[in-house]
Amino acid sequence: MKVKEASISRRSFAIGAGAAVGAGVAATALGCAPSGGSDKGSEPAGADAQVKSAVSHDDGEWIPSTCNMCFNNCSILAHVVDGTLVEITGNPDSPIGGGRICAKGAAGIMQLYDPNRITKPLKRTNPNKGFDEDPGWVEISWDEAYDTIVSTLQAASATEGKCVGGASMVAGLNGSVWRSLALGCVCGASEGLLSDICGAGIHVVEALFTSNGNAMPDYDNTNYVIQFGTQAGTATRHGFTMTCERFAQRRRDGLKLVSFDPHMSAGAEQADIWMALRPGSDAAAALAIANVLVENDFIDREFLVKRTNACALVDPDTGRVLRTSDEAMKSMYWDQKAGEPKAYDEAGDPALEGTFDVDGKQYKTAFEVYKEHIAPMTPEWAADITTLDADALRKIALEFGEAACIGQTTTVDGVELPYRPAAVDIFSGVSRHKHAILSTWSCLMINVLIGGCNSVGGFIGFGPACNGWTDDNPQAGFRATIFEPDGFLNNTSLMLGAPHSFYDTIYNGDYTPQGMGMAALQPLSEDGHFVHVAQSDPDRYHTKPITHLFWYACNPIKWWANADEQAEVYKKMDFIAGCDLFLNDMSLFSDIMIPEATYLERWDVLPQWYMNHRMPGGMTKPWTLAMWQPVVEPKDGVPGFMDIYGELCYRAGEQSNAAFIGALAGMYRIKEEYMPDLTQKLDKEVFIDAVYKSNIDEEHGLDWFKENGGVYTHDRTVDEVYIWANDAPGRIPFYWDFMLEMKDKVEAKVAELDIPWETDDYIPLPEWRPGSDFYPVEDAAFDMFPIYYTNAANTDSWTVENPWLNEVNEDDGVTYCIEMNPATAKAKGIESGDEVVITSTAGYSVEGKVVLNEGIHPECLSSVVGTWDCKSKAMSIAFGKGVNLVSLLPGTKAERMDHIVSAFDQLIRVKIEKK
Ligand SMILES: Nc1nc2c(c(=O)[nH]1)N[C@H]1C(S)=C(S)[C@@H](COP(=O)(O)OP(=O)(O)OC[C@H]3O[C@@H](n4cnc5c(=O)[nH]c(N)nc54)[C@H](O)[C@@H]3O)O[C@H]1N2
Ligand SMILES: Nc1nc2c(c(=O)[nH]1)N[C@H]1C(S)=C(S)[C@@H](COP(=O)(O)OP(=O)(O)OC[C@H]3O[C@@H](n4cnc5c(=O)[nH]c(N)nc54)[C@H](O)[C@@H]3O)O[C@H]1N2
Ligand code: SF4
Ligand SMILES: [Mo]
Repeated sequence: MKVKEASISRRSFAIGAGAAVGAGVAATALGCAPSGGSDKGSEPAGADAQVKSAVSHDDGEWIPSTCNMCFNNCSILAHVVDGTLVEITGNPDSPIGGGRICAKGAAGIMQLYDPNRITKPLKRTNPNKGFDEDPGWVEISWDEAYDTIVSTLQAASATEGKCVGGASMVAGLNGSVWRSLALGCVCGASEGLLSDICGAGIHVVEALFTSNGNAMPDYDNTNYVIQFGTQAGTATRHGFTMTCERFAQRRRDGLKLVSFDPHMSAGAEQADIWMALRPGSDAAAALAIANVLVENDFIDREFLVKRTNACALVDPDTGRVLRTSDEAMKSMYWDQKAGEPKAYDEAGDPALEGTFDVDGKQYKTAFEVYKEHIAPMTPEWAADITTLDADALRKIALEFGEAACIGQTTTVDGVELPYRPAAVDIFSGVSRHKHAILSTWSCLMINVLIGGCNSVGGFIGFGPACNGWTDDNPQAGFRATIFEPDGFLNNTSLMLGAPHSFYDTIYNGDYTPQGMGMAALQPLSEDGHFVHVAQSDPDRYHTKPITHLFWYACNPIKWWANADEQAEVYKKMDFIAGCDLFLNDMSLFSDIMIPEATYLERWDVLPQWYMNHRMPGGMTKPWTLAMWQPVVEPKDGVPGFMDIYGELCYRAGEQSNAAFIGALAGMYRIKEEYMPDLTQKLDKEVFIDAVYKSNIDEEHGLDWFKENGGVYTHDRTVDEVYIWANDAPGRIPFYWDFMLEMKDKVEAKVAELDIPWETDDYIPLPEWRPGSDFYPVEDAAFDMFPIYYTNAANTDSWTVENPWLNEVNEDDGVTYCIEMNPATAKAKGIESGDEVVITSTAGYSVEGKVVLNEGIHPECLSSVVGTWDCKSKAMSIAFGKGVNLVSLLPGTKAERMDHIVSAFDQLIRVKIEKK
């Protein structure tokens, strides 16, 4: 195999084959050699030989780049023959996938050559917007498109009563960050619509417990994993291909997997035990496990004393932690040697349990309070809520406690560390609910009880600390600092590795909301989802709704609740411009559409950032910088996002341009000597070169990547993976005193500003609480819950347009249908294949075909994520495919929001009827 740099200018471009796009590739796959021939020996002529293979492995070039068929960004090799992409494989030289890609990755070729792609800017001529309106697109020049966008957005931001906003998400993660920065520089826009109703609350609790915004079981070393609402490492989640191989190997080695999921998705299918719980009841199951662990003393006392605030003394009247009276306000523990309370960092032999007299008042330790709190939350209590068997819950808890090996240590690279090979992992099934913060916390708290956080085999951050990407250049490095009043670990932000402190914001922040995301009222939130509620009711929140929107690589009209309801939100806006590969659902409400080059035709800078969603760590996964470069010429010269945002900011004026490049240089940690010229339009290759040279070294610039296979790695050290190696300082919160601090401050602020707000969930220890539709409603016909799950062949809403993936979906006979338990179906007189109507308590309905499946909770109906019933005829393959269960939800009701982390409650009751 030849691995070469992309040198498109030097490569002859097979216009004939390339122009025939889809047809050209289909023909190639069937055996017609691309026109122009190849420089290596072609297969002999003749039908038989041609059917076997059109091009041989050694023909053309294998160009290293990065996949973007989902945001995992695995490293790929693109086989390009005479300018035509003929195959995509994984890049074995990169730990990001290790040579493996998934079905979606292999099907990327069909995105590149999709004849439905747009490649020219378009302007709407029909002023009426709607799912059934033809926008009447006409082509316009790039000049007109850029200038209209810049001038319209700038004028809007200077006009009283107008507000510019942006939207983007996971389909282009870097482009999304650039989008937000560019809009800020073009017109000072700060509002943003966000969709990721997946990690709300989860990333926060992971950050509190590991100092890293994304965490995972230490797959290399763990022996027992409990998953709540996730299929991490079997079908989904971040770092999918980096996880699935080692997870599969560990399961072969005997790792036990228990999946709590109302649906037997791939995670549950691969599990030893499937716990089919009622949706929205996870916290109850998790608290019951904690109850059994405490009852049976599967508690890591040493860990709780040394690494948490479980010893903090709690005031019985207020629930607040006793603090020193000086400015430091340090939390106080009971010093058993001195027989008096002392600041946490001065208390010798602090008491974990007990009640202590301080100035005539009886203070309990936080752990003592917790024991009383958890005592009634027995498996029998949880059984009623979850529909699970109490004995089965108890058995899992005991097995898990046993597997945790509490008290044991092991040695990694000569460093002795606690060994806790058991972990609880969670994701979107838990967070798409009311009280998501409490559920997330209830589940992950199990990792705290057993001392699993940041221990070998336990629950660790994806990339919690970094000393730099060479031995002697710390430029790329990061490590969380300490919040001194409690000794807690602060955290590093999800992608940039920049220091951040939730605690500082809570204790010292200004709670006055500045925008519709209501971020200041939610200092624990990382998600601006309140925008969706405030946009529809600005009077209630005293905010300005977005009137002018620029969206990039997303489908906001479909990502949040009922599509027709959302259509009204976007119809009201004055101006919408979008940037996408396709005329998706959102384009039906847009005034201008600009295309982008596909990932196979464009550059991206540092796709793995400093640490993030996409690079799960552990000792076996080094820091990896894998190149993202074009592998073929962009069709019709379509620009990538780096050009698009560079151009918009350049046209916006000198100040905007300098601000944009300067901010990018800061974000990517460019050193002074490599600083790009702020007066010129951004040059993407110069910029990428500067990023590499600053963060690695002079030798490893872009040319090095081009000439050396496109992948740079640097081994992780033990202190980068296990943050407490070598006795590094830092605790994690067992008792969340800061919730009570927030409660006081939020209540004072909303009273002052007259904003209706919920504050009941600000409690210092986790509880289970039901969503509004959890219990039966008056009309008993509404007796089912719709849920949805991801499968490995689909990504959100756009991959259904891919003919290969669509074929997989059609063939499996499930993906485009509504799954239902046979017993429930029988009771309702429904059979497999029946067409049904599902109606929610909100009055919204969806239709579809039923398929029976034993692998679903009897109270649930389910469908696959990524089949959102596309309404745009311009996506001819995706059009009308699948069932959009999210459309059953009302999206503008504040009572459906978790008011602490902005999670969106998707639990709704529905009735199902035959059509
Ligand atoms: N109904 C429903 N809603 C959901 C979900 C769900 O499963 N169902 N999932 C939720 C979750 S967890 C998430 S993260 C969000 C995701 O929501 P979005 O981020 O909006 O994801 P998609 O709907 O797939 O939209 C991605 C868009 O990006 C375009 N695209 C793909 N690649 C490129 C590219 O290289 N450049 C450009 N410019 N465009 C590109 C696609 O054509 C598509 O129109 O949705 C959330 N909302
Ligand atoms: N193949 C693929 N991989 C992806 C993506 C993709 O679209 N395709 N998207 C990426 C993105 S944006 C995200 S957010 C992640 C999502 O990653 P995950 O969260 O791991 O994937 P989901 O399928 O959404 O998992 C949710 C599971 O929760 C279950 N569930 C629903 N309600 C409940 C509940 O109340 N309790 C419990 N315990 N379970 C419940 C569903 O049946 C489903 O199996 O994956 C990422 N990776
Ligand atoms: S997991 Fe995502 S990034 Fe990796 S090969 Fe599959 S689609 Fe591409
Ligand atoms: Mo997501």
